Amino acid sequence: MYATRPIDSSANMPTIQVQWKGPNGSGPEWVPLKQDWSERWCTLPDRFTNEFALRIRDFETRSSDVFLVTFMKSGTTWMQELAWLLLNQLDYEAAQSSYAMVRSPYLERSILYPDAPDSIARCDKMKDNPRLIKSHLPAQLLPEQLWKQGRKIIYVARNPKDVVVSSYHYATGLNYWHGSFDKYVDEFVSDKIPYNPYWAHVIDFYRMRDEENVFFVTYEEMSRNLQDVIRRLSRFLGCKELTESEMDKLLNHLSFKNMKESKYGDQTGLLKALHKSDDDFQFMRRGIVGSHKDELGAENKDKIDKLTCTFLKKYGLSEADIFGVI
Ligand code: PPS
Repeated sequence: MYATRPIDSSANMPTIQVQWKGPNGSGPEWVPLKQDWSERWCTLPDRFTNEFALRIRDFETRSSDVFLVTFMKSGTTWMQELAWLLLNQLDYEAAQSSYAMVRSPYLERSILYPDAPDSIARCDKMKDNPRLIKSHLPAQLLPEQLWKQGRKIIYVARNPKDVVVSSYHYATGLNYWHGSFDKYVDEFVSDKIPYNPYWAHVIDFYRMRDEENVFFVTYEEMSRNLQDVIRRLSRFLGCKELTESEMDKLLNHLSFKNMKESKYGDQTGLLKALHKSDDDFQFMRRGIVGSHKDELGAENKDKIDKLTCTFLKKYGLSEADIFGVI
């Protein structure tokens, strides 16, 4: 059902690549995107066993579920806060008394953190209605029922150069990864970082963006015009239209400054308590579009641009078609 192959990576955990294995390269037939899935592999810790993959595939969904899917460091937490508030009648009191990662659990979390409680069981037992479940898995490894039952999926994408910068700081700050920035970029472009390959992850959802149950949005759109994203997302989720004052309050709550300053908006404290982190680790770092411009360096930028051009050429797309001009 799933094929795996070991790979050599500098991640602080043994890593494998996982593939959904249908006959003759056919993918999971429940995913609406028809393509040769034998080209799709996903780099994951080796704890992502066949048994774990099958438990995720067979995860029981509910009609009110909303899944939030992203490649890591793409604005997941920002969107979790937004979507959770829309789904919970703007309950700021609850939002200001617990972390987004507690209110909106991470489906496959226990494969990344061996000592963590079983994250699939936790999502399964959740009493919240609706559930907002986070995952970084690519389309082909997500629960079958998401597609078969048309469950709502929010997908957030962010440009790869800012993702690399953000994830490098995260991975080194939490000691998942040791090595130079240049080495990290080399591993990212050769698909050795967990959840790689980046572009396959993004493009499969981009090509499914017109599916009725998929809301595809970018971090860049959220940064440019959050109000418009909130309006569209609210309609997608079937929530009531916000009044002007509700909108102003929500925009204010979601600003980088306010989330960073609030105890539960920024997950730095929780992550530091859970992991062996560097003293200066910050989860909410800069929160801007284009942080790569003064952090990545020309050579690394070229490596990622080359990866982007080669991949997107096959689809007749450019990076700006997806993210706008950065
Ligand atoms: S994770 O760990 O994969 O779930 O991380 P994720 O939440 O996807 O991404 C973290 C980056 O999102 C930024 N962020 C924000 N940007 C703008 N506004 C708000 N409110 C906001 N909240 C989180 C966060 O700062 C990380 O980006 P960088 O570039 O590292 O600052």
